Amino acid sequence: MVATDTDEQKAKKVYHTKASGNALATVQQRSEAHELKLYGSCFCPFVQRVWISLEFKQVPYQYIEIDPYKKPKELVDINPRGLVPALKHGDWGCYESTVLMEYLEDLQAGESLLPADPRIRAHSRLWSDHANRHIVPTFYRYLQEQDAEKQLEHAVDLKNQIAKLVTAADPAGPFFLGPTLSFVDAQIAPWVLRLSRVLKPYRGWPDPESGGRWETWVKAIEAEPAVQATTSNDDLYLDSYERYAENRPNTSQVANAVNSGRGLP
Ligand SMILES: N[C@@H](CCC(=O)N[C@@H](CS)C(=O)NCC(=O)O)C(=O)O
Repeated sequence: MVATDTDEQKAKKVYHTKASGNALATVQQRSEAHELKLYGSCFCPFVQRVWISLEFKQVPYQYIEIDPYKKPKELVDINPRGLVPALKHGDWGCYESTVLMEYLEDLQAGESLLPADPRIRAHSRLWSDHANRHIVPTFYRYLQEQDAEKQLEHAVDLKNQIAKLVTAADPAGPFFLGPTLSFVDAQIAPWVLRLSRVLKPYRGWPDPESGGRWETWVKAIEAEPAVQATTSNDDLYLDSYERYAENRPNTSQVANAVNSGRGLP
């Protein structure tokens, strides 16, 4: 029988296990063994934050693609929670994307994402905390919500949380602290990319208002070389997030946490 493309028979999209486009070129370029290893998954925004930091700093490292749902031993040995990203530096390992970004800052190799001034560092950490507490969880709540009315509430919430971040940013920009990418930009960049690549097709998320500060910021993030170097082709994101958009059972620890009203893992 020839398969037809009715809704019932339409194959479910699955998450990708291999980067594509610019990100694939970076994976290939960073495949040689090195004492600094990033264990990552091509679709994962938490990984992309750390990956952007490494590419921005232009420090040598090795990228190792793994499937975090299969929990390979090399991942669990570093992170007993079995989540990517995980970093190995020599015989020492650590995990949690924000902690890893801080670790890379502390190595003081390559360009810094946090400036020297303690108050600007605190300001950056404060707004990175805002992104982690309010923007990231709202993104998943909105994407996983199946009820149209509640989707609208989450859309308004997400818009407001982004607006708060914009108010805290340098007025001229284009980035959070001004002309160059810094810590907060790298923290939010993966979800900014997924607004147009995932929330737009699945939930009708609108493009940024023309001529506004947010549009300037989004364009700067999209054009940043370290962001581009870690970004795959659009279909990778569309396919990898269908399970979230349909709120399929046991999609991931993040999805389960959202469904049960717990904080993200
Ligand atoms: N809080 C963690 C979250 C990491 C995370 O949720 N990673 C996902 C992939 S995007 C994962 O490894 N999921 C595996 C699972 O759900 O079992 C961080 O910031 O690093």
